[in-house]
Amino acid sequence: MSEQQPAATYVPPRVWQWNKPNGGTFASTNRPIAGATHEKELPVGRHPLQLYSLATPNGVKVTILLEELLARGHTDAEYDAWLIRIGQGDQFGSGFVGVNPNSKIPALMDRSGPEPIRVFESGAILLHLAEKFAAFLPRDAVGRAECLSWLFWQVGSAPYLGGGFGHFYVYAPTRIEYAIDRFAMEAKRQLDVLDRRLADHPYLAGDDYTIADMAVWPWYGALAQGTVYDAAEFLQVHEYTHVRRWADSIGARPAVQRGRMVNRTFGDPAGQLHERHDASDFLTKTQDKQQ
Ligand SMILES: N[C@@H](CCC(=O)N[C@@H](CS)C(=O)NCC(=O)O)C(=O)O
Repeated sequence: MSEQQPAATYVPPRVWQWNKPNGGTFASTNRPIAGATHEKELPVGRHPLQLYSLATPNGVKVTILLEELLARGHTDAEYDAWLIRIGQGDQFGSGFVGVNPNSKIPALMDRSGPEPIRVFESGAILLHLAEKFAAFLPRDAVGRAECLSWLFWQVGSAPYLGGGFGHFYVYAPTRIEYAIDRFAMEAKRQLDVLDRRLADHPYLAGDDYTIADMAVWPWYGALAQGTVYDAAEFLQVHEYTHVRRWADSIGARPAVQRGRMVNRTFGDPAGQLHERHDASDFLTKTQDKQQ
């Protein structure tokens, strides 16, 4: 056992109370209760698919898939993407809670059938759309199982990266060595899991690009490319050469570049398309860039 003594002196009370701000980046919206805080209907546009989201890694997974479907000629994948500003509490409006009782982006209303279908959780949305359009999900049993395994791996693993490593390395009000050590170790282990898989296969499910890649890329692709948490040096991400090769090839896809822009409210203004209601919305942004 380690000789190291814990530095913290905090002794938890018998009963936890929600009675003080915790100083963290998301303190103003974090709550220990679910449900709506205010009445607000969601807007509905003219397309069969209505997405309510923001361009965080979880949101971008879905806009990448929608843009890939459209690029492949699935015209029924046309969508309206409405902006949900989670920093301002839009996820607690009654309309949004009706689509996602968990109050997190992304959330989808599929209005293409006789009854609207709500879908929440990014993994469920990817699977719903991939099945609906019979695309980006292998049909053979082996390929399908591999694809779903990596998809569910992402949904289960990313909270250790975002809520664990990212939170304690970037967002927490104090730098806690124990927490950063614990989650840096896990983030590196996860990168190594991906690196070993991608050493022998072009994509996570095998030879084909699937929803598993679209789910994993916005998190671990960004980490390997050094574009999140400013942690490239700290985690020595250049060591994961196969993840880097895979991340670069996916990042170069035009549909991925469009998907990244949708509902983006941060970074280079030329890369931000706050709402997307038509394919021509991207052209306006390209013209902005050229001027
Ligand atoms: N497991 C969920 C996670 C979604 C999630 O954590 N969304 C974040 C943004 S990346 C959010 O909406 N946070 C708002 C909040 O926690 O209040 C999914 O994959 O859809």
